[in-house]
Parts: sequence; C-alpha cells; structure tokens
Amino acid sequence: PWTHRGRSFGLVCNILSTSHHGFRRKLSTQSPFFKISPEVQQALSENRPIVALESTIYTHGFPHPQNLSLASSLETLIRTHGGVPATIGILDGIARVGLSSPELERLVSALNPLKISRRDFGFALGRGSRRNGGTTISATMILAHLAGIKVFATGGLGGVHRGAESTWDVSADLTELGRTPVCVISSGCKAFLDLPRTLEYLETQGVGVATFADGRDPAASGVDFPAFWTRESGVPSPKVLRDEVDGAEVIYAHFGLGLQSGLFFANPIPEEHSLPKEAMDAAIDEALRHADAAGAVGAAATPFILDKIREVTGSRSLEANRALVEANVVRGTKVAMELVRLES
Ligand code: PSU
Ligand code: MN
Repeated sequence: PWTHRGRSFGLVCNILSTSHHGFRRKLSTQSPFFKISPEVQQALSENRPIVALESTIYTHGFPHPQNLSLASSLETLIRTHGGVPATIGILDGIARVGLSSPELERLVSALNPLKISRRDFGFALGRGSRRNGGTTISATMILAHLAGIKVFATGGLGGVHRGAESTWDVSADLTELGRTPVCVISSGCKAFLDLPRTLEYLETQGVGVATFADGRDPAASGVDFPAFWTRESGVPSPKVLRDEVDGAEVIYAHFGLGLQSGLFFANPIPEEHSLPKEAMDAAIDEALRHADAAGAVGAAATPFILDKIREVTGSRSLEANRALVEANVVRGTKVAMELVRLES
C-alpha cells in the first residue's frame, strides 16, 4: 500500500480494504461515524503534504479563546508552508479528519468536551449523540492512519508519569505509538513526566525516537531528548536527525518496510522561547503537589497539572507552549513535503 498510496484515494481504499487490515478499513469509511473533509480527501488523492493536528490540546490544554486563535494559526502556518492541515476531533458524535473553520470553532468552543483516547471511541461516537471531544495523540493517530496520513505535529507527547511504579499511569499515547504507523512530531515530553522511563517504554514498544539537532553538533555534545519547555533535559536522545530530509528518509524506510509501529520525532522548543529550567522545576513541583492533594488521577491528571503550571508561571508556560507547537507544525510540514518528494 505504501508505494501506491499517493496515486488516488479510490485506490487507497481498495488496497487497504483488501489488505490484512480489512477490519480497520471497515472502521473508517464504512463507519457512519467517520468522515474525511473534502479538502483532505482531495489532498490525499493528489498526494499532497498533509499534516494531522490533534484537538485535545484545544479542548483540554489551552483556555478559551486562546485555543481558538491557536487552532486557526496552526492551520494557517501549515498552509503558508505549502501543506494541507487536517485537524482531527469528534464533532456531533462523528470522528472527523479535517474541519471547516466554523466546525473548528464549534469544536474548540464546545461546552464540557470529552477527552478522547483510544478507549473512548465507542462511548463518544454515534449513540444518537451531540457529543464533541478533543482527540488525544493516541486517538488522533488512529484517525490519521485510517485516513492515510503519516505525519502528525503537536505540542507534547503523553508519557510515563512520575511515580508510575505505584500509580501505573502510563499515557495511552505510548502504546499507540507501538501499534499505529504514524510519525508524531512534538517537543518531547513535558518535564512533569518521567523522561527516562518514557524512553524505556517507547523502546519496548518498538517506537523509533529521534530528536532534531537544530543547529547543535551531536558529535560534540550529544543531543538531549527535550523536556517541552526546555531544550535540555539531561536525558540523551536515542537518535538524532540532521534535518527534515533526514526525518523523511527515516519515515520512508520505516513505513516502507510495512512496520506497524510509529515514529516519534522530538523538536526542541526554539531557544528564544524556552523557559529557565529552575523556574519550571519549581512550578512543576508545586503543580504536582496540587494534583496530588486534589486527587487528580487518570485522564484528569494531565489537564489538571497543565492548568496549575499555567497558574504558577503566570501564563508564561502558555506562551512557550504556543511557540513550540507552532515550531513543530512548521517542522512537520517540511517533513511531510520531503516525504511526498521521496514517494513520487
Ligand atoms: N501536552 C500538552 N497539552 C495537551 C496534551 C499534552 O502540552 O493538551 C494532551 C495531548 O492530547 C496528549 C494527552 O495526547 O494530553 C495525554 O494525556 P494523558 O497524559 O492523559 O494520556
Ligand atoms: Mn494517564
């Protein structure tokens, strides 16, 4: 399917539906609860560089109305760099790949939106509902893959939480990367997670993890796996990517072999937007204490901690968050363009 995918969307459907992924195929176009927008459909048929975007970052990561301006600016950035955005989420009980501007506005403004990871689809789709929800990285990967999109850019990956040895809190994003062939590009993992264990888990899951060198010389100093708000983490990245061409070649080779696990490319926050590590560490400690006291566990943990950090840093974390997502989306668009070049 890999080498033929670009030819036409109709062909994509045929190949996928006759492949051993027949069941997954049925979940997509034969499901009344799955819809690809006309723009994304067209881009797929023309093998244009499409970049998937998640929506939990809007529904549970950013406050309103900043989430709306972020949502539209990310789409604009992808377009101005020559790509096609595919924002993914659940609107009116339908899993959507690609949204019109009014639909995007409706999703990010929804009251009490659901946070949807792999486990939640059956409870969110259809059921005669008007359910709206943001899809996490895990759920977004599933829908992107069903649509035939390989590159997905966002802010920060979920991970193994500190203290996971007793809580077992490991984000479904990690297992998804182990089972769904999509390349996720983000600024590493938030520093409130356990980075070394997150990398161990990704290794076990067979996920290729690499960090963009971004001007650094890997031979000289090594390159850290970034910690979201800071470029350095003290944890070395398993692999290093020179640039977008390098990244696209890895995607081409990995998926070209038919591997069903994903790739994770970390893009360090732009230097000028990174926050001082000491201040972030203090903010994180305080946020984690609050989360513990409030008993924020399960799906509520990450949104709660992010919210507290925002409070403690007086929104500086939010500005940094915005800057890094924008940088990731630009990086993702360039990777998607290089990938299209390799495929044609
Ligand atoms: N990182 C952010 N903002 C977010 C998230 C991560 O800076 O909104 C979201 C992403 O959608 C990610 C999810 O997939 O949190 C992970 O949640 P959990 O830790 O519950 O698996
Ligand atoms: Mn969790």
